[in-house]
Amino acid sequence: MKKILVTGAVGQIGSELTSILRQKYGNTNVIASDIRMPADDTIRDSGPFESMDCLDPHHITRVMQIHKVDTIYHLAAILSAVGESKPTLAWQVNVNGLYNMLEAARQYHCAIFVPSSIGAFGASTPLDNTPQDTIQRPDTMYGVTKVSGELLCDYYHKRFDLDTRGLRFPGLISHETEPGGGTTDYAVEIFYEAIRHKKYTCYLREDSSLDMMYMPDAIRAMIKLMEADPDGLIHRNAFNVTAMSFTPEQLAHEIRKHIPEFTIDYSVDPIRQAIADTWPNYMDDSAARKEWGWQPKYDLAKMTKDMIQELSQKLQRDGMNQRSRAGDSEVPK
Ligand code: NAD
Ligand code: AKB
Repeated sequence: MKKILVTGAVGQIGSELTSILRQKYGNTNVIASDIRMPADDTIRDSGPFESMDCLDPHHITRVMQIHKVDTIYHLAAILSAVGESKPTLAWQVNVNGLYNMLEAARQYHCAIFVPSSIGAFGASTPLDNTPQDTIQRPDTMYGVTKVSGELLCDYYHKRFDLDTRGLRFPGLISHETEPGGGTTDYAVEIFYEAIRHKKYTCYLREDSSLDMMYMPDAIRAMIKLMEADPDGLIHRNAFNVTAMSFTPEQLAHEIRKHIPEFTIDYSVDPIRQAIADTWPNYMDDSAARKEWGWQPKYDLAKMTKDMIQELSQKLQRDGMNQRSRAGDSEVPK
């Protein structure tokens, strides 16, 4: 049985990946870790949790030894918008933190999954049908760290024969955990606002087309790649994967099919708009399809329907829990 360490397990991807991995491999075999504590107890109650900073090599070593880790999903990172306001932190976490995890994987002979992003491309990359192997000159600190990460993973595989694997994710849409400060976050926020207030003010222009994916596809892709026969892999790290491409206006139109009163307006944030303008509209993911059988299940219509259904239920549950907590704390007369 595998012993899996997930870093960044409290984040948008890590929180969902941890619970799916625990269902698949057993609760005690999946060690969740993050620099911050989870807001609710689910991750800590359902299996081991380590409060671990990926910038602390000694702590990483202790965790690797105590739990006898053989596989790592390294998700601890700083995302694009936060990275532009804190570039030094983005470099430290995304590059030095990754280096520490690769070193730990090398010492303890682990397989390691490391995600890259559409952010690894830049203005000089073809934005339509972005090739798997193409020019990568990103304009953001996030992008610089993502290209560095791709190269580091390639290096560790070639130099030390480490089993490194990775995907270039588009913007991810999900309803469990809110996103951590990226450029594509609008595509999640819009659903919260549509359900709660039936209106949304978008920080990207109405015609900003971006590559996107629904979280269940992203989780399936990670696990499928990690389970793929290594002999079939030519690329290994940084596979383009994609599922859908849309603009804020097209997403709003799709949401109106379920919430007809929904309205959208725009107040453009120049920093996030400048980032979005250099990111792919949609990537060519034929290498992933060919080398390990990648196939998305959710398009725009299917994702929107599921998001509205799942998020409405979650917001209703959260509201009920809040009301019952407020009731519990009332002093009996
Ligand atoms: P997130 O911001 O939601 O979660 C990242 C987690 O890392 C947070 O919980 C944070 O507390 C933790 N973290 C930060 N610094 C740390 C440190 N020093 N030590 C340990 N933990 C630390 O991010 P996410 O969306 O879950 O992204 C995970 C990975 O996937 C990142 O590498 C990101 O670049 C990549 N990715 C995400 C998306 C997306 O749309 N969510 C798209 C493309 C790529
Ligand atoms: C971000 O917007 O920073 C992330 C990403 C696409 O990498 N969601």
